[in-house]
Amino acid sequence: MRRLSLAAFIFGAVGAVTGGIALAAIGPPTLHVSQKGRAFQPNAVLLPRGASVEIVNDDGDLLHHVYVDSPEFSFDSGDLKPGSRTLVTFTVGGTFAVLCGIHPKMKLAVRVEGR
Ligand SMILES: [Cu+2]
Repeated sequence: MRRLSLAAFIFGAVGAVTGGIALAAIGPPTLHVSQKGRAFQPNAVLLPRGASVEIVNDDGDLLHHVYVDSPEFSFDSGDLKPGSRTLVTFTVGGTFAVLCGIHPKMKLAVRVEGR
């Protein structure tokens, strides 16, 4: 899973080189994460500072939630109803645990490169 998300990141970086003007207008890449099966998929992502992770509750009729609680960065989506999504923009570098307040076993490791 980690390899897959790294590949997604590299693909985004290649896109930045080949389509620099377009990407400059769009901004840093956005990675997409599923919550299917009561698990973040992928469960680890690597992204540059300023990039975002869009997390979608595509897990049937289950209610989910997304939060980050660290000294450097915090985020709380509130209840994430079935079919809804939330965008988390990581403005500081570091390693963060993205969690679901409803299902404690759900964990997404986010590594943000750059200061
Ligand atoms: Cu959940």
